Amino acid sequence: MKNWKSMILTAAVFAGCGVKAPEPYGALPTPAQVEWQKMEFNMFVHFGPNTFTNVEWGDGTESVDVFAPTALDCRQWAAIAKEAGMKGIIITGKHHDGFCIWPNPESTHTVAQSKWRDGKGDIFKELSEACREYGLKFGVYISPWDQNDPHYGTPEYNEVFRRTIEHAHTNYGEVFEQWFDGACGEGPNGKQQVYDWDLFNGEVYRHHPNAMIFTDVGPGCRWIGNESGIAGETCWSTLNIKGFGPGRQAPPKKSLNGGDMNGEAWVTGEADVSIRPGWFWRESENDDVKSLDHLLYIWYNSVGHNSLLLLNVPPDTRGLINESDQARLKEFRQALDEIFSTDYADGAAIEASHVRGRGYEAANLLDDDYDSYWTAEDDVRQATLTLSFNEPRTFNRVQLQEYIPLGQRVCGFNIEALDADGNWKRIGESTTIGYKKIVLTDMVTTTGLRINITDALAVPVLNGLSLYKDEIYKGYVYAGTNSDALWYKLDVPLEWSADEKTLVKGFIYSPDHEDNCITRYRLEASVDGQTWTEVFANKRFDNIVNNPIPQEVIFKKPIEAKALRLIPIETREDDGYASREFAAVL
Ligand code: FUL
Repeated sequence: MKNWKSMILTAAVFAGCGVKAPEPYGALPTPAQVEWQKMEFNMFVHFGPNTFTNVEWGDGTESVDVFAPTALDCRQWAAIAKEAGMKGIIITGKHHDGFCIWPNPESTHTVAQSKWRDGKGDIFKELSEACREYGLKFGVYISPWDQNDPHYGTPEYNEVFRRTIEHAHTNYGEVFEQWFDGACGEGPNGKQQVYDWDLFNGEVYRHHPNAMIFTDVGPGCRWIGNESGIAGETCWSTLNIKGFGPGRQAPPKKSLNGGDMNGEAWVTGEADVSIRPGWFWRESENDDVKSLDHLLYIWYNSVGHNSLLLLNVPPDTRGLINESDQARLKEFRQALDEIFSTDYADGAAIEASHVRGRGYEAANLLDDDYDSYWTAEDDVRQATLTLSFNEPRTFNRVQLQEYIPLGQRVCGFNIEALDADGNWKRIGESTTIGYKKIVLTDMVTTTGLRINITDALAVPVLNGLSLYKDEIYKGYVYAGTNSDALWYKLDVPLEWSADEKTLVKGFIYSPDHEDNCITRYRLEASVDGQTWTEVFANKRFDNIVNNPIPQEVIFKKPIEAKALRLIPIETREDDGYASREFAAVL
């Protein structure tokens, strides 16, 4: 009844003067932000001296000549990205060691000073051209933290960094995304820098007004709060940014991961993760490329949680994407194609409990036009969309899309399917939708499905509803590196010992994925288990806080030892407990 009444009413309005579109709600994306989110899947490329030195963070003292790819081919990277269905590539032009893989005239620590290609190499040039050839967008990561630049830690450095941005943004065509790492450590003179973010962002916009600027608070897009590629189940593109900034001023992890309902600014999450444990290639990780199941888990938790997936695929010392990563990407693409190529909602009959009027019918949810959407009268906050099929259909993924140019609105919904007895049975539920939400359900075979929107900030506006069948994903479970037995108080050193003296190449410390870990340590070795000599006085585990993967530290030369002990100097949290998984590499 209600349905008919509202249809008659809205039809009358339409007949008189046309049905007005709903007003936009809350913080809104720019057209460039909408186009960016539609990219969904991009490639991150970490490449630099670290590729050759087996570390995650170089310290700026490495020789420029360590960077010496033997068979560099950026067209290979672009071809692989294209085949994987990615839409753009973001390359680390300068990481925390300060080394620039393009001839940045602001620095003396670049490819121009190296012997590689007689100092004429320029990876920005080669990659931007390859991207253009393959129809991909080109983006750059430039780290403000610089452990080589002598100006770092002085106000002058901000100007040096501004000009660095200028060089990167003037010579290589369009730059679709500028990735700013918030890390702010010490420079060569031991000082930290106070970054002038307005200056940096202004410089990007001066050259590329539509570029997406990535930091912890945007203004283009935000860090998702982890380096595992996982966005919150509840994930708002809106974020409270007042009083926050990049790096140490970042909003709380919970806000980065899930956004803020009614947040002040539109800053969609970008989920960055490496296809390997580390960000840079190293030979020892060739067998540790993430499994297909792990990648699908990441897809559902990033793209399927209203975020963009930025997947790092680091080239090896040849300057090529390694065969193992290439093979896995191929498998991943095939799986995505298989899962998402057939939409089981196609051809279904669809009805909505509320329709705003002509032009806003529920059928708009099933067409291919991004800009046609279903919506209801302004005061509606709860509504039901009902799909019916002539023949039973089988699926286990329900994908919904909000029409984000008008803002993000839905806070809660559930999904029901008709069972064999004709009863509606709940098969799934979730909170936010945003640009895209994929709900994983059990496999159901049914003739009817309904989506009940239970709560929204303003009248719901949805432009997509699809149903898919995934018979590939098994359900990825994080394997913790830790057991309770290895989770001890840190008041005693972590020890490894052998029956007799042996040659030790290094050690591995494995943090727990979720919990506290050691970030700085002192390492001692003993030949008899009685007397100890210092190997490292005070050393950091690079990037262990954001990416808690096993830390393999290989000594410059193997040492003779019967025992090793690791003495914590600093931990991520101050609770006195941390993972104690520690072993020698022989
Ligand atoms: C972090 C860096 O410290 C890592 O090395 C890596 O580049 C990652 C993407 O961002 O903050």
